[in-house]
Amino acid sequence: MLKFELLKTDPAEGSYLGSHARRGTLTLNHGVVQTPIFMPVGTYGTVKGVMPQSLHDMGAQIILGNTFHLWMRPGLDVMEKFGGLHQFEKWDKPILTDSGGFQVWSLGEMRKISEEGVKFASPVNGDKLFLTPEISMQIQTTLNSDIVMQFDECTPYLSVEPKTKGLVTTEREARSSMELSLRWAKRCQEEFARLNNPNALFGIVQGGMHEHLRDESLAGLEALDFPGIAVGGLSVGEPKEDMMRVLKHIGPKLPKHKPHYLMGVGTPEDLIAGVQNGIDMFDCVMPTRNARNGTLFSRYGDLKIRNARHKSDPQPLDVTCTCHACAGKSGVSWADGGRDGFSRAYLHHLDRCGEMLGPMLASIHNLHYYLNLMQEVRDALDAGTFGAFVNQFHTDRARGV
Ligand code: PRF
Ligand code: ZN
Repeated sequence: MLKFELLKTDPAEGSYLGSHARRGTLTLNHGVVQTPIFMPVGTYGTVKGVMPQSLHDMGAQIILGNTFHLWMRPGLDVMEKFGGLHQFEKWDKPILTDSGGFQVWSLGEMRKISEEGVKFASPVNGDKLFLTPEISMQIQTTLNSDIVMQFDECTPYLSVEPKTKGLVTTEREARSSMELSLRWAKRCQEEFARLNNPNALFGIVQGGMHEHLRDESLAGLEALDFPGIAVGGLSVGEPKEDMMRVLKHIGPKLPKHKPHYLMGVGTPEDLIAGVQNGIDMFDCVMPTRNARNGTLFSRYGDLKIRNARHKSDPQPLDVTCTCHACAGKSGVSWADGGRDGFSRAYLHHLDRCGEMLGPMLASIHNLHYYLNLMQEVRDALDAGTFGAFVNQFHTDRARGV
């Protein structure tokens, strides 16, 4: 089940400002999601280092899981025993699972793609495995995720063909990859229906860096009438201007009354650009991965906690942030007079000592930053002030911490 209600479009839509931003609600089997939304990534059935209760407290509405990883470990027998991923990981709100296509693709040399599916060696024990559109649908049905992604081939930016390896993927390669993903989309849809899966299946637009291939991919998916559409194959190593060119081309063409999901993107600036181009849903490992490397996001720019300048700084990471790291037990930000948050000096110390609490607090902060950014986007869209919000966002981010 999926119901998408478009509440509002940016008043500037269609004007010279060119914003295609939308405000909506997405109703799924495990609850309602306010869009635009950022979805924290929980690949192995855990958002690394963050308890479900913390995710709930910071306003997460939907999280990701991964077909490929959960199929490897703990495996489907365990998932079946628990009646799906929700009960296993104790998250009772919506879950979206990626299909495994992108993750198998990331194995690089270790895989072999054919019409039927992808053969690869298990990274866990070396066993020979075969993942197909049908098997991906069967796994995601067992996981009982609210949103199921089609099994696709993410067209690489740099070619993997032996003769042209390392060069930018040619149009011919991008076409055959995109057409394969379309044929797999149809097989996914048939298997999803055969399994009587009660959730919602999304198609994925591919086509590499070629606008006309993106159009063909979208037309093929629209003919299949998926309840939601994702844009894949971006943020795969291409120059930022190529990503923006494709996003600006395809975002505004996505079917108006369906949710639009930009897969695996990106920086705070990318999310704002996505919203401006009609994207409703985002996921990215960046907030959690960067947190573990000591890179923190803030309203006034990014900060490296390892830097010696933070050694004795009593300020929190972000004086305007109300996350548990910045505002502590009272939840009052430093800017509003709260002094319960953890200092930059303390976080710097935890990092230097390799203490677990360091990445835990950093992950909470970065996820809170992303979730709050989307909350501010929704508030601005509701208030009809999105254009002004975007200007302020860029001014603040450029200010520096
Ligand atoms: N396909 C799938 N998952 C993805 C991608 C894709 O193209 C991307 C690309 N940024 C991230 N995750 N199935
Ligand atoms: Zn914070």
